[in-house]
Amino acid sequence: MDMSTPDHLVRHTDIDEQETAEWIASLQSVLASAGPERARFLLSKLSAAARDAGLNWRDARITPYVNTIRATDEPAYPGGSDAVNLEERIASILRWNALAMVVRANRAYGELGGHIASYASAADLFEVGFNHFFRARTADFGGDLIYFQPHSAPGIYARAFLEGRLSEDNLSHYRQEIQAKQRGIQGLSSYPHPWLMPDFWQFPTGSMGLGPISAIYQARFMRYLEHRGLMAAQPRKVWGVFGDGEMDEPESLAALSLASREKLDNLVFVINCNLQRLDGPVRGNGHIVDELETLFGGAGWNVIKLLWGSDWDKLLARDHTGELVDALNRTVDGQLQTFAANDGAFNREHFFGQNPVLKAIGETLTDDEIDRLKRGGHDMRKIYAAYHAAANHNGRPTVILAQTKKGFGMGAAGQGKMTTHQQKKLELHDLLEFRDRFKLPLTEDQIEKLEFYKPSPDSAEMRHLQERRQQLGGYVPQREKQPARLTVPDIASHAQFALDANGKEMSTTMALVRMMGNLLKDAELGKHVVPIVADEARTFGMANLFRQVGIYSAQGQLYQPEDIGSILYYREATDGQILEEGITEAGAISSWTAAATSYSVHGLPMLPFYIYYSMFGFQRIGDLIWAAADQRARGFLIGATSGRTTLGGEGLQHQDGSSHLVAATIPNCISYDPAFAYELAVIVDEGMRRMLTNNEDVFYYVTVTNENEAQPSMPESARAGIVRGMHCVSTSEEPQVRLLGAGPLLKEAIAAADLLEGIFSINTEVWSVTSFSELARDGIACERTRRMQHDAQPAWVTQQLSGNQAPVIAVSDYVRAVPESIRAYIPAHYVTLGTDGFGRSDTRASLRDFFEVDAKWIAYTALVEVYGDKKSPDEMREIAAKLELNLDKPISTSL
Ligand SMILES: Cc1ncc(C[n+]2csc(CCOP(=O)(O)OP(=O)(O)O)c2C)c(N)n1
Repeated sequence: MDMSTPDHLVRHTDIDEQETAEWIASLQSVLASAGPERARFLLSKLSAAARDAGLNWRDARITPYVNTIRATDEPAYPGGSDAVNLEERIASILRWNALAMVVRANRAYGELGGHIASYASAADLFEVGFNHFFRARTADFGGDLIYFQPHSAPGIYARAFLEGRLSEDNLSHYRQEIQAKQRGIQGLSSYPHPWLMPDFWQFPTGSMGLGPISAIYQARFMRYLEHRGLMAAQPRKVWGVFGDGEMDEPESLAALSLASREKLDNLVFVINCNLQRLDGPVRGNGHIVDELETLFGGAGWNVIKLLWGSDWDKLLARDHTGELVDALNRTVDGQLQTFAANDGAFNREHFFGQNPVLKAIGETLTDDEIDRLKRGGHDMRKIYAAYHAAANHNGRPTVILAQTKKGFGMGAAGQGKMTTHQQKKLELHDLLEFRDRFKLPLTEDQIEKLEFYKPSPDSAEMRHLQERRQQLGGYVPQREKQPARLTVPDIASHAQFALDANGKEMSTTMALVRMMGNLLKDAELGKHVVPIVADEARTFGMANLFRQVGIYSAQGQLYQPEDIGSILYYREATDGQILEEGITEAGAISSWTAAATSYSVHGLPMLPFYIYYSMFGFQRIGDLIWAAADQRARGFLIGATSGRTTLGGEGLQHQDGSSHLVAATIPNCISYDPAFAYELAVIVDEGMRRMLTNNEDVFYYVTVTNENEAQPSMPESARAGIVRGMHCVSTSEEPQVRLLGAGPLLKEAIAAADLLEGIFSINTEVWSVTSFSELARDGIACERTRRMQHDAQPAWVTQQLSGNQAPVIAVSDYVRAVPESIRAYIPAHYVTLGTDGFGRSDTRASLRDFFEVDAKWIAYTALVEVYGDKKSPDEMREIAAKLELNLDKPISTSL
């Protein structure tokens, strides 16, 4: 067997063992006589001396491949061996029920999928948490928050079944939510879904990598609420159980330094290092544990390696020469997986058989004992020791790197097998082997039928399980549905300036910031507003808020800001209200989600506004927004600056022509592209009412613009249209053409109407479309109602444009698919203009000409439709020439 070893695992040869022993003896003597503080001091001095001598030495970030916590330092297990035995029996039952649930579902419907091996590896990690650490929310304690590894969900359902929270009916409808509902039963979703199981799951973790970053920002947001005096400071914890393969997602590691910088000792990650991912080993040729130790340790986390079970303690105690530790250091993960997949005899030959010293150690065990040597993540005492150390660690977040076996206990059918991740069908003999391995009191017939097993309520196991949960405050996970308790102020209190703008010049971005500034001053709502930026506050004119409400910083402000003399100085404070996240859209949206779900997670409604470059929203962090939607977030996402042609000069990466297309695909995302400040005021007001007063689980995506415009006052009775998606801004007797303008291009439509009426005497009507997606949703719903009930009202947009056959021209600063979404409901000839293609760096005027969306192009397009075949091609060319338009220019999508 080739045990080729990565460089960092090579043990350096000792050229003078006696000298080494003397140095170690000195250290031990200092430790014994003066204690660890002095020992640490001397080591630091030694390290400094080495540096002075130019040795370029630094302690390796990797410790040997053994447990961080020494056996002698382990705390007593609460309840002693009796508790360990009972909890192991409970874990065995859960393993079976989880397995039975998955196999049953797949017996019935082969297409359903599901996972057994992940929970099989994580069951003990979860059980120690459930029995000793994970505290529920009670009347006087906020409760711990747990981010569950998604594909371990069957195990969490299995536990809720024993707890009496889920029934056999529920378990029988794993991954059959639709059919279950038809039968009046709550089905069980594949992964944690607060949307689909709103009383149960709190955090959607199904997309790998989102759980870790969300957990970090959640822990940070809890500190924010405490520092701002909105939530009592309590020793609550955020626990996150994640996969080792999942750590390859960039989001998993993206916020590690934030967690240590902010000293988040309310945060514990448990990484289930079963050394496998879906296709194979996570790091076949190395150690994922060591790699993560380096990364987390380097980022300032407290790292606890939990690698070997108690049986190994005796073996390591016999390792006088260090050969055993050396062999563990050298054995790469791919090989450890092979050892997991094989029996005691194989492991004796191939692991202990490597040299005479190891062989002698191996000979103290039978093959069966070797087979049952546990990895740390399967040994409850070791797990408890690690969790206990993590829960009591101060000043830093902790990561526990728990080594386990994937498919633990699945025997030849799955343990350590390359294909085990997707194993969901097991033969009878494998099931029987599983029963015997975990000593389950089930007959062959019961096994064959995959019966769930629930001990009687007065059995020792069930009493223990219930008693432990009672001690810890109740059941977890559990999602609270809190009613909102915030009063939304009258619109006039914060937006009168926009409703009665009366020609005053401002951009809608300025209007939004001013409204927010006013809302922040509101006596009741103000403190619940959470402004969030990712290093773009100045870009969007928010610098005035720095001084007004301060920037949140756990440490306050330890320096005198350069601009202290300015009235808008950069003010950081422990009770600062703005979350200035730096250049991390992923981090900023994670903060937004924590704030937007605080109404449920903490029973404290908040109103976050995350303002960002709209191109770096749905496109860049769309999956995090989807997860927020699943978590029933309530808040405002503000996309600045709307459209492809408003950010003149910024070019193709910044210019957003697509975010509204993506926003429309999220069912509970209500999106608007308003043109006027008064429209924005109505939308913000409506949004606050729906989210904070009506408790609707929706969130708002609103794009704002950066062009200073003369803002009109709000016409009477415009509100309903603004909310529903369109309202008329200029009518005409018997219009010959109707123009629909959206967001920044409404003014181009208005200017086009002037050209049409002034130069060509064409009666033109102009509509402001605040939301194509809301119009389209209404249209789809009406169309379906007509199909099902045969007497439905026409769609809102159809109603608005009926009674006239004049062609309709729509213009949007987004791709044409956005205005195209309402084509089916337009009761006249319909033409769309939009900004398909790459953006360019140039002036707004050039960009709008390039994309053919400016006033002249809109007017020309209208004329083509109005004149039809009444004008010859040459006459149309003349008209174009009069408008200074080049009809031979290439299409904007040409490359
Ligand atoms: C973003 C994303 N990509 C891919 C997947 C599909 N997927 C689900 S589990 C899994 C493997 C997980 O491996 P690991 O994190 O090591 O956990 P384990 O199951 O081994 O405990 C993959 C690739 C996903 N859920 N999310």
